Amino acid sequence: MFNINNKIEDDKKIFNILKKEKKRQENQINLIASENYASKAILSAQGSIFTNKYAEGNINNRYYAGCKYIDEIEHLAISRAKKLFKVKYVNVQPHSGSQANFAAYFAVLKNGDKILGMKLSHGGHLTHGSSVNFSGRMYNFIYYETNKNGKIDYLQLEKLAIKHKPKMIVGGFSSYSRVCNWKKIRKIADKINAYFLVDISHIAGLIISGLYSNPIPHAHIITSTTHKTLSGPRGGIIMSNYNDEKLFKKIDSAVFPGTQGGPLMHAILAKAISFKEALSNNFKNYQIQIIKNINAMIKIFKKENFEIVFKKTSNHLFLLDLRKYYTTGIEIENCLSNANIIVNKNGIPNDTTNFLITSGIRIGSPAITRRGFKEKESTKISHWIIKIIKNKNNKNIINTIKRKVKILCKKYPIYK
Ligand code: DSN
Repeated sequence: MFNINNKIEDDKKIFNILKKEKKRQENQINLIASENYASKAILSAQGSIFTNKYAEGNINNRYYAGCKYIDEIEHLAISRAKKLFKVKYVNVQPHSGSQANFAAYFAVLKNGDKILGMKLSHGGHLTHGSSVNFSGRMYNFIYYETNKNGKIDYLQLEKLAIKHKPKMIVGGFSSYSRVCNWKKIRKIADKINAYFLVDISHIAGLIISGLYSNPIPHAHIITSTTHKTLSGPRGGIIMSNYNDEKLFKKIDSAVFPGTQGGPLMHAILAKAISFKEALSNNFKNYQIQIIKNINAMIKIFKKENFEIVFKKTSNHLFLLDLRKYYTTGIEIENCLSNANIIVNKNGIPNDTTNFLITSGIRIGSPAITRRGFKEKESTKISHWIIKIIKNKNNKNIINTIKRKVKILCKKYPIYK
């Protein structure tokens, strides 16, 4: 009965849900800017026997015996990541982007220290100081914003830095669509002797492909997820190219034993595979197409006079302000979902609704590009979204688009 050879198919309830989720992913257009599809190699690595092993500690310095091959895998993951990001130091153990940020703050800050981060409604991230997150509870966050031109307000950032003298400035975002002047922010950080941490979770794939400004030469610490534009397994990493061995040691011990226990070795195995995938020439072509697709989409919304929150896009996403259409993010998220188009509601600068309602939606192109959509399909989807926003109460229109979405998805299976 307690059979080691049990297969997932033997648990009928679970297997049915898995089949339904597979069908959902195949039949729906995924425009969530932070999601992607991992390769079959990554999926099987995550389901591999490396899940069985405890390996607290670091290479050649573990708290458990039997880590010979674990060490080989972690070594490979680190050396591939170093090559990919061109950095001196990498820790591949963080379970997620949030865990990576948690450990990075923990490495160099004390409870109550001041941090200057981007306001969530202006494009930042939950772990960059939201009051409902550990970051906002453990640290004293001050926020910089974007200006009316849709760019980071560097003047405000500098004034806040000089006034509050935070111990760290956090760069990076989850919905900002413009370029960042990393050099400028580092200069400000240097003036007040603060650490500069950049969370590149969203843009890692674009950065390593040379398609977005690279913060690595300017930041003391870089954090990232591995599953967004990078299209690897769900997970996090911390890196640095700053010449400071002591900092590297502090980060290692902040990950373990500071904030985590055993590393997820099956995930580290999958990260190693994804770094190799990202080192291939095809990967750069994929990132180029992500940019082409998002530009094909934004062009249609601009033509139809939609409000683009940060005016334009220089990465893989943009935010739409829906207030002009007397609707909300949650309403349009639901209407689009009824047509098998998946987006997420998103707060926008000076939003007067709460984060469960919001006045915007976020649109991203990494997942549709991964399944093979090009400009033609991206344009088509944009027209469908606009039609739904303008006819949000018309069930016939939504159902007709749903049928078209399914036909399009069938032509581009995710997993053949
Ligand atoms: N949830 C991710 C995003 O959507 O941007 C970040 O954690």
